[in-house]
Amino acid sequence: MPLEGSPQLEARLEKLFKAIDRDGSGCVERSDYERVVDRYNTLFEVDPESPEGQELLGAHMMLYSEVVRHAQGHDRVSKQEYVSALLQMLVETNCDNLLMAMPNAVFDVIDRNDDDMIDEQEFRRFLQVWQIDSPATMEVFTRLDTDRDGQISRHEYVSSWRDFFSDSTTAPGTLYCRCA
Ligand SMILES: [Ca+2]
Ligand SMILES: [Ca+2]
Repeated sequence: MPLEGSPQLEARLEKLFKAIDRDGSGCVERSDYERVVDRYNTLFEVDPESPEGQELLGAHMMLYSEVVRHAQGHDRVSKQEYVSALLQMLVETNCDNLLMAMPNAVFDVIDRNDDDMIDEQEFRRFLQVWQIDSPATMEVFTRLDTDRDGQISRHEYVSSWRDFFSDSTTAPGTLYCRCA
């Protein structure tokens, strides 16, 4: 029986699907994930061969492989299959770790000046990867900065993705969708 998430969580997963299926083919494919990685590399000037670049690609490809595995091996994953796969992965502890490998790899790329913090400029560029440019951007930045030191720490960033994948309706990480 397919798992069900809260309507809010399912709506977020559907938005994530739409953000990744940028070519609008109605399916998420390997090439969609490769395009996401390319956008990070371009906007953050990451050498794809560098350890950071390899980690970024690895995290995306591992996630894509797991989605495919949960979608009974279809390598073109429909929206419904994608949402079901992620819901399934979220209840499996090892997959929770996998989902969290992504924000860690992405954090390393966003943090261009290697001070282990995301500042406003780095955050704006991160949202450009997702072609998000909205007046709500800085509101999201402020909410993610839970200790209010003016920057987003690794812990705050990874926590925001835990929020995103939770049933919460109000936690800071649920705001990504609001500015999308
Ligand atoms: Ca930084
Ligand atoms: Ca902070």
